Amino acid sequence: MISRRKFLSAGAGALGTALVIPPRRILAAGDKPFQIIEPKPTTAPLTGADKPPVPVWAYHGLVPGPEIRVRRGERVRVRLKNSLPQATSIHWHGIRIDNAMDGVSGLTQDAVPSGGTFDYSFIAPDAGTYWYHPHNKSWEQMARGLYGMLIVDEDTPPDVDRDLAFVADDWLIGKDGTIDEKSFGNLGAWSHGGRLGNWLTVNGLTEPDIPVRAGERIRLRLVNTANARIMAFNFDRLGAQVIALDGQAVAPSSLGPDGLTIAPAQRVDVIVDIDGNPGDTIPVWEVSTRQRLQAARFVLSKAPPLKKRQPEDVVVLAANKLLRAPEPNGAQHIELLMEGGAMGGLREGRIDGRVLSIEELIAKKLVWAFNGDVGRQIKPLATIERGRTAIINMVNKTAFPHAMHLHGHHFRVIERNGKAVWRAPWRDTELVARNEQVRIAFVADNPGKWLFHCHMLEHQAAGMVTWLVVT
Ligand SMILES: [Cu+2]
Repeated sequence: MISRRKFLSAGAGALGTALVIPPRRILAAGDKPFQIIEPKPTTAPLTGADKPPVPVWAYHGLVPGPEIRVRRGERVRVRLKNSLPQATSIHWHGIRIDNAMDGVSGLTQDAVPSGGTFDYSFIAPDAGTYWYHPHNKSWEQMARGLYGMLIVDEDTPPDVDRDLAFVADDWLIGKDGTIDEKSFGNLGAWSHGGRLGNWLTVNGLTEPDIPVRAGERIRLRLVNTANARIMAFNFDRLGAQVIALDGQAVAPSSLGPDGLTIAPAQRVDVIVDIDGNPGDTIPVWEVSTRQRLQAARFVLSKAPPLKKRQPEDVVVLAANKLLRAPEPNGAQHIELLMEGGAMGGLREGRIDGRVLSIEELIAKKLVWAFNGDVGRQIKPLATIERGRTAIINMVNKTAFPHAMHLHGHHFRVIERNGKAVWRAPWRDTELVARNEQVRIAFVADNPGKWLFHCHMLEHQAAGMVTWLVVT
């Protein structure tokens, strides 16, 4: 196996040609009329300034796509203009959205054909860090570069000197320096840990320089846009405080020595105080594997340091008040048994009531099951009365971790491996380790048809997807 990112003789940083993260490209989508967002084939300098640009699919020709930014409670108006050779859609990940705008092809809308358009118009009710990506053949479309940030500003944003996105992706690059297309749909990847990449980018660049100034306080918004890789970051000698998870505020906590683990689709907001002298460089490390990869580096300008913050001067985000606490009394209990995959021993599975043998399932590339059902069924997993608390008990009987994502709601973990968990953070995507049991709870207060699936996109495509109805 080729080592991550180092598959060519040297990374761009080693050659002294690191690219600097450009100023963010913001689409102020709250304005009338609709802002057009156009996914299309293009190229991007993923692998470094000294390598040929890589053919990708990208929103507006940018990887990541333009950052969509609105105020809390504002309406987002975006017209998707599909210039891809495939049908697509846009899902607004983590937004407690109007169901018709959730962008799930085949469930909340038809996929938008090549050359077609679709108007998305919705209120962003919660402040925080969100993102957007296709929800049609997403295992291919996201791997080709289709994703962008959706940032909803607080009524009173916290006092920081800089607010930066940190969009981490891993790409599977072939020997010829282009995206390895032959691996799309590879059953080995689909039945194991998903399609893992060998090249790490941050904001679409290899080991980019992030220009900062000594003494600055930075709000860094990290998102893992990889198809399947769980990532982890640390900030070398810099202290960092986690202030939000999946867009929702948490009580500030310092980063431990293992760094920050981020499953696919999860977001983490951190406060980083740039401590150093003008001219210093400080790496950001990716530490999820035995390799310690430099993901990016802060480059301190020659400007004199800003006055340092006092240790007691901690950023505390205000909670999004609209989230309702789950009420366990009278809750609806839903079981979710996760089975299948390599070494999973799945012998058969159902598709809309019809039982198929594992051989028949493999022929359809369907190798994972929820409660014995393989892939999205005609019938939902459960129908929940609006306003009622739902509790889902996830039991992972597979040999792999899964990043479970619930659409349209945020939930709390209330139990892990039989032990009660108190005051867990709100999340929209939760990692369930192999052989782990996790119980989550949420108030089903958003009517509609909501997908519930593994965000390891190959697992989703190969069966790990179901849906809920809130009446
Ligand atoms: Cu999975």
